[in-house]
Amino acid sequence: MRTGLLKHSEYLEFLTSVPTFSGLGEDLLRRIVDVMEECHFDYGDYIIRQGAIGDTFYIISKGNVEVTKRKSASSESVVIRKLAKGDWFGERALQGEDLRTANVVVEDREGATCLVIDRQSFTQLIGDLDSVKQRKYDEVPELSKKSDGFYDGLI
Ligand code: PCG
Repeated sequence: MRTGLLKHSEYLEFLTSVPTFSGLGEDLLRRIVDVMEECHFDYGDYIIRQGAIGDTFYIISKGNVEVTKRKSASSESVVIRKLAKGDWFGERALQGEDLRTANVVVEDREGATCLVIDRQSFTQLIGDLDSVKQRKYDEVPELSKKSDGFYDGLI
């Protein structure tokens, strides 16, 4: 019980530090914390696989992950983004088409921890936030980024 309460306030404090959620009222934040589940993933684990059916939304509370994507069934996956503590992912499959649009893989040797929210709670509590609804991705592979910050035109 004590652990539960401590975790509750720890998560509440954490969500308040994440820009997407920081402006929400305490009441809504508490409702989000009530439905979150903490999950740990090991180095190399696929938290999400491109093409799979998806029902969950994730907020990273510890560690780093890579988003990778293949353009066609026969092509290799390329790294398009790296995400860290406070970043969130997994909203796309909850916004209509159900299928995961990219892979999300743990790149941290010590693993990664995410706060996970199911589809129903996402729809009720998070899906309508403008910053979630309106997020657009510019899918330029991380690998094509040159050291000067420009891209070499892989995509
Ligand atoms: P979803 O549910 O399609 O699962 C993979 C997730 O990767 C996706 O939701 C996004 O949350 C996340 N993601 C991060 N960067 C990108 C990107 O550039 N393109 C796509 N398609 N997904 C991305």
